[in-house]
Amino acid sequence: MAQKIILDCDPGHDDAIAMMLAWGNPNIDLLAVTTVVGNQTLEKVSRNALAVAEMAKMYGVPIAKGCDHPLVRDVENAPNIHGNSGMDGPVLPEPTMQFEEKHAVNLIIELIMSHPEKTITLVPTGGLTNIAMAARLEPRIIDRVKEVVLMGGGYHTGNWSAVAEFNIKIDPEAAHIVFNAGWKVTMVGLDLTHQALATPDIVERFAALNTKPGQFVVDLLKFFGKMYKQVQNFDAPPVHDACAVAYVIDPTLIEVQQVPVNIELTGTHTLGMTVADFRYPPKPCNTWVAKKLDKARFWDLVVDAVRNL
Ligand SMILES: [Ca+2]
Repeated sequence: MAQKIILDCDPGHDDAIAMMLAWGNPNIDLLAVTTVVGNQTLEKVSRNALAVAEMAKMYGVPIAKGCDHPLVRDVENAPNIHGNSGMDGPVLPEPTMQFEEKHAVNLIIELIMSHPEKTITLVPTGGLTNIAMAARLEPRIIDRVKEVVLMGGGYHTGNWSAVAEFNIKIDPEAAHIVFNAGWKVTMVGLDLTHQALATPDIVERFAALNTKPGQFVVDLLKFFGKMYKQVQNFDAPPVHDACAVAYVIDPTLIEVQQVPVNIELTGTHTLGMTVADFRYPPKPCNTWVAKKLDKARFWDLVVDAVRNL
């Protein structure tokens, strides 16, 4: 049976690929796409979400705008990685779809409350502001959600500071709420997503599809790759967000470990760090971290999904 998900994102090059994977894979039932400030302003990432939806012919999927500001901190975007539009590179199609009138937080709550318990997986691939707000506004969703599979954090490395990853760092208070809510959280962090590098042979597979969505992915990856080389000296760009969707589609793609994770909220050098406690003996917790990716099967999944669009 297809897994019902709500994709909460900030497109974003890798968010765009996550959207296309979710829509193109038959094992996902995409209930909604919700947007949140992050890679760029809420207005920009929301417009990008509509453009990707248009490219992927995601007709009928509600797309709702969420929070335009983190819970406590000032807005922090990533133009150095995603460009001025938040999704520089490809020519974006003119959207024909409209945004839902509802706020994303209300849509998330309504969907979870109106579906049977433990059937919806939340897949956040941006800052956790919307998800934290939803948990506070309607705490009953915490027991009703099947699980939260999020892209963010990392247990060995950071990218927005030495130890913090962007999605967590831009709204650490929201991350604290989400990681401590009590629902099952699987953290697909940088340790995992840096294994999902779109090397030239992978880019060539998308090009070889010879379709508009295939070329769209190529254009995304070319710009993303250029920025990752400039800013982080990566030889190929990591498609972080698609990894979280892939895990929901097929959990055997990713090796995970149950381990307590806490969010650093006060550190001078460590704000937004996801502190994972691997010490023996294992402590009871609701958090899991992603460790190892089956790269070959992951890319097959993504290429197949884009082919299906
Ligand atoms: Ca993202």
